[in-house]
Parts: sequence; C-alpha cells; structure tokens
Amino acid sequence: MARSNDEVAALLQEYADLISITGGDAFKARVYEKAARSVGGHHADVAALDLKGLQEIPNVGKSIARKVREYVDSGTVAAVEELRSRIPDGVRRLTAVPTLGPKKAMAVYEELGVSSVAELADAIRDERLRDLRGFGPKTEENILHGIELLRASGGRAHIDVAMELAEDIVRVLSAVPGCERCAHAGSLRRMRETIGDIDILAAAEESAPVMKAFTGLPYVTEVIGQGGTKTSVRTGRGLDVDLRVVPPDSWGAALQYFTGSKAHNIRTRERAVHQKLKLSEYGLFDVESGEKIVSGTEEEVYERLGLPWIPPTLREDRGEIEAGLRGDLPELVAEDDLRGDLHTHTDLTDGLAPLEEMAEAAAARGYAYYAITDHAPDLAMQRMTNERMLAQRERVRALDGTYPTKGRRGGLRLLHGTELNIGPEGEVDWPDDFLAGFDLCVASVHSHFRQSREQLTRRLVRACENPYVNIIGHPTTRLIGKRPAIDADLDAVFAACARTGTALEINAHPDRLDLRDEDILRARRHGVRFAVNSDAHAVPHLAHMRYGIGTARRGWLTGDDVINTWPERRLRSFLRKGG
Ligand code: DGT
Ligand code: CA
Ligand code: CA
Ligand code: ZN
Repeated sequence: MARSNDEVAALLQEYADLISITGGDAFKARVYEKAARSVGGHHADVAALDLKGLQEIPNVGKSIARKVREYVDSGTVAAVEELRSRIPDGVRRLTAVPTLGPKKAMAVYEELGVSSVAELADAIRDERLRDLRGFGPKTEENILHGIELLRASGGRAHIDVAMELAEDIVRVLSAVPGCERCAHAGSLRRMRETIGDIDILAAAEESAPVMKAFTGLPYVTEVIGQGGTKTSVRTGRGLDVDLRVVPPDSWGAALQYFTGSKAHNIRTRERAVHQKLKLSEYGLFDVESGEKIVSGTEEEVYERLGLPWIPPTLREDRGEIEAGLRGDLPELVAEDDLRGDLHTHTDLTDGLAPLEEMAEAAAARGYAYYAITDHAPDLAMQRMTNERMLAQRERVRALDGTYPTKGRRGGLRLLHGTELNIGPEGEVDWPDDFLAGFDLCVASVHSHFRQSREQLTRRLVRACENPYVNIIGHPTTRLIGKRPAIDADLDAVFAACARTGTALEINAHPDRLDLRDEDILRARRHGVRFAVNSDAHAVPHLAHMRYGIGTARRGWLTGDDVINTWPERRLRSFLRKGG
C-alpha cells in the first residue's frame, strides 16, 4: 500500500476526532471517518491523483479531495491545523483510551482540567469523574479498564506499522555505498504480534556512512544514543529503532544474536558452553585458544552447535532446541503455500470494493480459490437480506472461473459464503435450508462479549456443532490494545472443533491476529485444522496474509494443518463436514 494513503487516512481520522472533540457536527465527523477508511484501503497512491481522481474514491467528495491535495502539496491542512490549535495534545492522547471517546475526553478536560492519561486515572481514583454529566460509577469502571488495556499494550506497535517502517529503512540503508547486507532482526523477524522496538542490522567495513544515512531518515525525530556500532533513534511513527553495524564476516553470528529471543539465545549459549565454545554477536569462538570458528551465516552457527537452522518464528524456547536435536522441526507453512482466502468482504456489506475488484486482486495473488463471505442479517447495520445474498450468489456463479490466475491453469474458483453471527445462545442468522445453499460458512462472535465463561463456551461449542459452520472466525474476538479476548474455555472449544470438523481461523488482520500463537499451539494438540484468512474489507487488506502466516508459523503449523493450502477437492470435502 502506498504510504501516503496511510498518512492521509490518519490525517482524515484525526480531523474526524477533532471535530467530535470540539463538539462539531457528528454527521460531518462520520463523513471524514468513512473517507479515512476509504483512502486507507484505496489501491492507487493518492499522492499521484488529481482532484477528479480523488473524488472517484468512495466516500470522498469535493471538499475532502481538496484537503487531500492541500496535504499532498503542502504537508499541512489549514482546517486541521485550526482545530489542532484549539485543544491541547493531552486531550487528543486521552482519546486513545478505549471506551473514553472524543466527547468524554473533552468533557473531562473542560470540567476537571484533566489532560493526560495519568491525570485521568487519578481523577477516577478520587471518584471525581462520576459527578460529571453523562458519567457514573459504571463509566469510571469502563474507563479504568480502558486505561489498563492501553497500559498493557505497553506502547508496543502493531506488526504492520513496524514492518512497513523496517522495510523502508532496510531499503534506504541497503543502497548506501559500502553496505553489504541489511535486514531487520528482533521480535519483528520472529513475527511477534506487537513490536517493542525495531532492530536493524547492517554489515559494512565502515559504519559511519550507514549510521549517517540512518539518522538522516525523514521520519527520525530524535537520536537517543549514538556509538561506534549502535545508534538508536525515535521516529514520528511512535516507534524507536536500533541500528547495529557489524563487520561483514560477523553477519551470521550478529543476525542470530539480535534476532533473539533472549530465552532462545540463553539456550544456544548454553550449548556453546557445553562444547567449550563461546557464542557472541561476533561469532562462535574456541574458549581456550580464542580462535574464531564460524560467524558468516546463521546456518554455520547452528550447525556447529549441533542444530539445524531454526526458523526465527520458533525461537522462543518453546521446544525448538529439543525438536532440532531430534531432527523433528516442523516444515512450517509459508505464504507461498496458500491456495486461497476463505474470509473476505465486499461493498455489499461493510467492504469498500465490489466483488469484481476483490476477485481480480485475488487472482493476481495467484490464488486457486477465493471465498466471498459478507455479513449476515443479525449484524443489523449491514442490512443483509435473503434477496441480496442470493443476488450476490448469482454474480459469484457467473464470475466463477473467469479470472485468469497467475501461475495456475484454469481461472479463479469463487466460493460463495457468508460470515454468520454466533448469537448469545450459539444460534446463527439463518435456518438450515438457507445455510445449505452456501459453499462455506464462517461464524463469528460479534456481540455479547461479556457473558459468563460457561455461556461463552457453550455458545462457541454450539456453533461448532452446527453442520453448516465450517470456520470459527476470529475465535477470541480480541482487538490488540483495545479489547481483551472473551473469557471462554478454549480447550473445550478446541475439542469441539476437532470432533466436528470445524476449522479455527487465524485472522490475519494486524489488529486481531486471532487465534494468537499460544492458543494455536494448544489447539494443534487437539488435532484442530486452521484457516489463515485476511478478513479483507478492501483490496490492500489481502496482503495482510503475511501476518497471519507469521502467526501460524509461531504456532508451529505446517501446510497440512491449514485448510486453505489444500487443493480445492480436499478443501471441498472438508467443507462438507463429514456429510
Ligand atoms: P521487543 O523489542 O520488545 O519487541 O523484543 P526484541 O526481542 O526485539 O528485544 P530487544 O529489541 O530488546 O532485543 C533484540 C534482540 O537482541 C533480542 O531478541 C535478543 C538480543 N538481546 C538483547 N539484549 C540481550 C541480552 O541481554 N542477552 C541476550 N542473550 N540477548 C539479548
Ligand atoms: Ca526489538
Ligand atoms: Ca532493540
Ligand atoms: Zn469478517
């Protein structure tokens, strides 16, 4: 996705927030919010569009198009600056607290002078909030909970934000004369769901030119530390970045060291010690003679320790060393193994692009099959009806096989599905005879998140027992940094999935990554199958798959575990659920 689209989307969203905070027209705020989402999901780079091109983006009218041009041309928008100047930054930071919202943020600022998250927590502790109009003890409790969530995320960034930034840095530094290699390491290379800071590694005889290019990057706002081999910076993207420059012949040892995790490194160092060796970021050395044994590649380092090369996503000391010693490391699923996507939306519900555009983009990704799964009627705001669903099915059937798909014989096979809502009792939107018409059904929890553990568990188990439900979508419904997972007995749900032939989704959206790695490891032991899905609501979201695959790899999954790597016949047989 073009970076300018993200920037413009963030600006439009900020404008919408500012309108709400300052008590502006709620309708206008919503218009800007919708435009922000459309721009963020637009396939073409907005920086390259003229006013007319901009207005062809859904939800972008003339006045928004003008603001976008103004931003692209000058870097600022007068209307946004004007609103920004009317409220302190602290109030805007308050809106990051889940459940607080812009109106309440402004109210606590105006009534109590609260302008930071810490002051807000204090005010709640002193029970000062409950006397404000529109607040009460329950609101206080909710906000406090929101503050906890915000703090629990510890300022860690979502993986897509970190990945896009890291790839840009690696691209720039790789072009510096004398830079022989450059790559990201750390938690990002291990594909953790959130990233504390970005670690970049470069190999060069001379570090100075690389360091200089690094501190000169346009989004660097502050140099936190600078030395001969390491420089740390703060960026305007809310993330710090460490750069280490090592001599080219230390590359392998340094990459191994800075990829981590710390726990994994402790284990590899122990193995070295047992063999009278010393492992550091400079290489593997003989303790007695001090002689360097290997350092050029990770493979050599692991081999000398008696281990096969271990994929970074496994390096968490969760059994990978033992498995490596036994020669038992899994053949991890890869993005290239995917033959399709089984949970996607179109503009028939809350997606941004029409069916044709989504299918064309799916074909360009080289998929063999692709499922359209728009929302079902119980999500009332989506206004789904039987007629609309059946009309869509006809279009899907007409387009089936008509998109030539890259590198495969025959056109893209389109599956017609839906994303059902798992109701409070585990019921779904339609009766069996209507469900029978779909090629597949995803079923997800979209409401009643706070039921008791028993109720939530029963609900999910019932959904699995429905003969038409093939995949449980985003099974825990958590939103990273925003909403906790529902409190269900997941082991009972995993057992039900295995028993009924229902797959669990690994939702690849960087806000979700649900199931998460630890739950995948547990589910796998029950013999459950998985589907890694984008849940795309726009064309660029199809590319989120890489994060879902990263999560699946952290969960030790192989291609055989993931139903959307299977050939179409095997998939269709699974979708019949033993019937
Ligand atoms: P993060 O940044 O919190 O998402 O997680 P990491 O894993 O990227 O951690 P970070 O940035 O502190 O360090 C990057 C890697 O460098 C880490 O995974 C392992 C290595 N490392 C850092 N400090 C130590 C240490 O004290 N001992 C060992 N063995 N390795 C370290
Ligand atoms: Ca890091
Ligand atoms: Ca670091
Ligand atoms: Zn969905």
